[in-house]
Parts: sequence; C-alpha cells; structure tokens
Amino acid sequence: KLTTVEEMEAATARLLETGAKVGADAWQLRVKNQTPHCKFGEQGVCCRICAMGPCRITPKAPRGICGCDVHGIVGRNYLKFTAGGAATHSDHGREICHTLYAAQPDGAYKVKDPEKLIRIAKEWGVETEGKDIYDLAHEMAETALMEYGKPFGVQRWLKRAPEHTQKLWHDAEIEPRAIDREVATSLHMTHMGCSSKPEALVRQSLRAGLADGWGGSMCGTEFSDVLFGTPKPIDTEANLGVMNADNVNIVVHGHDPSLSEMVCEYADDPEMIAYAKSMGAKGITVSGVCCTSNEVAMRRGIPMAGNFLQQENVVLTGACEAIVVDVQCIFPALGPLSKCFHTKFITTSPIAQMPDSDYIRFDVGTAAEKAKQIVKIACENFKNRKPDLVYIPDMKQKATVGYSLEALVKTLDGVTNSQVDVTGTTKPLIECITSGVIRGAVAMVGCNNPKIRPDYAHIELMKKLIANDIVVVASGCSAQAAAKAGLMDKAAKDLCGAGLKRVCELADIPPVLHMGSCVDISRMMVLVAELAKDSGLNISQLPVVGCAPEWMSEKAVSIGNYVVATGIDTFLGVDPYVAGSSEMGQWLTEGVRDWVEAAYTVETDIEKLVDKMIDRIEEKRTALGI
Ligand code: BF8
Ligand code: SF4
Repeated sequence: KLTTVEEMEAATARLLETGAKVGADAWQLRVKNQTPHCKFGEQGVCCRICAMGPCRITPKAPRGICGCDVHGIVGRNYLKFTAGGAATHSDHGREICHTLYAAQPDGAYKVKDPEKLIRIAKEWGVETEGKDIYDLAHEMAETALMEYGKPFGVQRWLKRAPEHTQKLWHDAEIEPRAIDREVATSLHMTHMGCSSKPEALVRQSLRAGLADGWGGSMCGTEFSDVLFGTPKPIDTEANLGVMNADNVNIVVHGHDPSLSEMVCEYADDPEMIAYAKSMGAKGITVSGVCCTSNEVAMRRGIPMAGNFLQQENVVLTGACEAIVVDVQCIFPALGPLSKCFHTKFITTSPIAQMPDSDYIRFDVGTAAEKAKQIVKIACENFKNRKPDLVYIPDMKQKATVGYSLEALVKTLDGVTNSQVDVTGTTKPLIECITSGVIRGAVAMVGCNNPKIRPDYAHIELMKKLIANDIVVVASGCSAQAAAKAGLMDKAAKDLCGAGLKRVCELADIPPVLHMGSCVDISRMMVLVAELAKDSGLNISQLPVVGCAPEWMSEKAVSIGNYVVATGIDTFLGVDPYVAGSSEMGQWLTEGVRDWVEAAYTVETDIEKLVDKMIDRIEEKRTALGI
C-alpha cells in the first residue's frame, strides 16, 4: 500500500503544531508572506545587472535605460540562472576530484572501485599498466581537474556521446570547452552591454548546461563511484519514520558524499555506538535529506528521512540530535529552527556558512577527526532532548535503490529472450522497448517547490506512467518522493501495466529505479548514449523524455539545458522565469530543436503534463514504426 500525499500532509500538520508550541517558523508560513510574488520577477522582466537600473519592462516602458528589450533581459536572466547551476554542480564535481587526489591506502579516503578507475583511465588514454592504483588515482584526479580550466579543446567526456550527438554539438557551436570557461563566458555575455540577442543567450545556456552534465557533474558521479563504490541494488527505507526515538539521530543533508560518507563511517564505529549508549541512547541512527541522502542510501542503505521541503520536518520531530550539512539546498531557516529545539545545526563547508549554526570546518585532511567530533557532539546532545516535544510520524516505506548504469545493465540481463549474446549491454532494455512490453522511459528529476503541492506531482505522474508501461528512472528529490510513497518498493509492480509488471518480475526490480542524486543525472546521459549506440538510433529518436515537475533551483535549469541539448524532450511543471518574452519562449520550446533535436515543454497543469509526455513517447514509437 502506498503512502499518500494526504497522509504525509497530515504528519506535517502534526509536526507544525509542535513548531507552533515552541514558536518556530516554517516554509508553509513564509510562503504566505511572499505571495503573491513580484510579477516582474516572475516573468523575468526585471534587470539589475547594472546600476543605472533596476529596469522593469512594462507596456509603457518597453526598453531599459540602455535600450535593452524584454527578450534580452529575460534571456540574460535565464543564462545567469543556468550559469549558477552549472557552477554549483561542477564545483561539487571539483571537490570530489580533490578528494580523489587526497586518497591514500591508509587514509580516510580510499579507492573503493579500482576497476572503474582503470576503465575511465583507459577511456581517457591514460597509461594504467604497472601503475600503483593510488598513483593512477592522483594522476586521474589531476587530469580531471585540468578539465575545469584547460585552455584548448572540448570536454573529454563528450566522447561518450554517440557521434551524431557530438556532431550536432559541434555544428551548433555548443560543445563545452573548459568547464569553468563556460560559466565565466556566460557571466561575461550577461554583463551590461554584451549579448542581448536571445539566440546567442540560449546557445550559451545549452553550452553551460553541457559543461555541467557532460563535464562537472560527470566528474562528480564517476569519481564518487571510484572513491565510495559504484552503487548496486540495496534495500533501504524512506520517510520520517526512519528516525528512531530511542537512538541518537544524526541527519546528513546536502550533496557532497565526502562529508556524509565519513559521518556514516564513524556513526557505525562500535566505539561511537558504545558512547551513544553511555549517553542513554540505544544506538545511533543516521538518516539523510536531499541529495546527500541519495548518495549514502545508494552506497550504504542509509535510510532517507525526506526530501527538500521536508528538511524542517526532521528538526520538528524533536528527536534530531544533529543535522549536519555541507552545500546546496539547505534552508537558512534550519539555524533559527534548531534553536527552538535541542538540535545542533552543524555547517561544515566554507561555501555554505549560515547564522545560528555550529561551524565545524570539514576538509579532506582532517575528515576522520572532524567526522568523529560531529558524531560525538550528537551523542552528547541526546540528554538535552525534550521528551514532550518528540513526535516521529510512524510513516515509512521500503525501497530498493542503487541502480547505477553498471547495476542496471547487469540487472536487465535477466529479461532477454535473445539468442545472441547481449549481456553487458543495454540491448535487453531495447528489446523490451521495441517489442512494446515497455512503451518507453521517463527520467523524473528535480526538487519540490511550494508552487506545486509538494511531492504530489512527482508521485501522481509516476503512478500514471508506470500504469502505462513506461519505466521511470528517478534522481534527486523526485527519487525521494517516489521512495517515500512506496514506488521504489518491488511490490509497486502491482501498480504497473501488464508489460512493465512482467519486466519487474523477471528482473526483480521496482518500476521506479533510483539512479542517484542530481549530479547523477549524468548517469542517465550515459544510459541514453548507450541505448542509442546499442540500437543504432539517435538519442532523439528514443521513446524517452525528461521531466522536472516541481523544480526550483538554478541547478535544475542547468540540468534541463543539458538534457535538452542531449536530444531529450524535457517537460517542466514550473516556468523558468521566461514567460515575459515570447522570443525566449519560442527559442526554448521550438527553436533549439533545429540544433539539438529536442526542446522544452512547460506545462503547469499536472494532468496535462503527464498526457503530453505519454503522447510524446507514443509519437516517437510511431515514427520508429514500433
Ligand atoms: O541537487 S532535487 S532540491 S537536493 S536541487 Fe536540491 Fe532540487 Fe533536491 Fe539535490 Ni537537486
Ligand atoms: Fe537597465 Fe540596461 Fe542596466 Fe539592465 S543593463 S539595469 S536594462 S540599463
């Protein structure tokens, strides 16, 4: 039985009552103060990139002081938004490369998947014969770091794409060069008095997006696997009920597994568990929020407490001894909120420093020591819990997670009827799609956003898709929405159409496959690239679409741009502040198709959104004659 959104909302309402008791603020209250939103901002027609402004475009004032029209203003805002997201994902990837550079056989960070390291080294033409694995790791880390600033050439990872896709990128002049260069070029283009032509701004948006998905994010994913292990199917649980009232609860939140892996490592240490017991607890429970949760769920089976708009809820349980964060998607609200409870809000990164937090600076050199310190602080805080404030909603679902591309290929080997040897390829999946047993696939990604009833769009869309024999791969907060509802439980096969249900049974998989965090959307890119190569089709011909129904972050727009640029039609449930410009709308929903064979659809009506996706998948099937 699925957990419904209504049940989750009832649990939240009960938690907000606790909040009211202690005078806590919450996003549900702040949203009211911020509504209605500024119309100029909403439509993207406000420009404040120079100090002659801010200029706002209205029928009476159709141009800014410099003469820029609405299309230029909306376009520049869109490119800046993209650049923010590309910088963020890519910098996360860079941090991972630095962690790899610091890996030592006897250090806190080790190479857990040497085979994958060697595979990537060969792909990059780096000599591996007779080399010590740690020497190779350091050499590869340095080579990857060079991708961020190299003066010449394009991203190494682009070679993973089918030749046709590479040619499209080349011809459209959107092949990303150095990763940082695409971010810098974007900011250069959006400076006062540079580009105001939508076509140029959209082109660079795609390029900066590609620098993320086929650059920085891919470094993040691939080298995280090398360091922490390539995910394999593993059982876990999801929703607030994973927190344990008898235990010290540590919640890891953010994105970079370098922190969360170490916290999990030490929370599992017998010495630390004994320490927790000495403080009156029965043990230690680590659970996660946001993408960090996806990272440690996929590799360690650490349970998922919730996604983006549930982050305040973990503190509102009154049973959270410490919420430990690194970077991205962390509500500054957690500081003041924690002060209403006994919770320690521990920030760890110079990149994300917040008021009302305990700042324990985390770096690769002192990782073990700092992680231990954090776990100890949480244990010692157990005695400060106020029992009358504790309420953990009795709500959790089983989930099987960890479908990296490597794991997926292995798992699907079980479903083929083919005589020829297709193991180790995506061909069994292609057979399922060609025969119509599976109609197609949707990549469900992205955040929650109060503009959309939280989790509702994710869950309802997925239910309808799987009922129509469309397999779903999910990442980020969308994946957590699925897991919380129960859609990543293998039993969810019963909600599928007959074809997909059969595949789930044969391969022993849930119908919604957890592919990881948001940087792991790079896994999805490699998956479609492999599908295209193994089928002899172009990526744009595959009956596959992408969807972010509740997105909110700059990162999500960067992702959208690289998914579209990779040839996958992408459906958004929230408008990316472009409604103010007909020309920008035209470029994003149609114009880009001439370059990359895919485009955006923005549809805020959830019912229509899912129907449009299904229609698109069926259109692609018809075009292929399958
Ligand atoms: O990178 S899905 S709310 S947690 S931005 Fe953030 Fe959105 Fe969640 Fe991860 Ni992605
Ligand atoms: Fe106004 Fe032009 Fe300056 Fe923007 S760049 S604030 S439109 S004068």
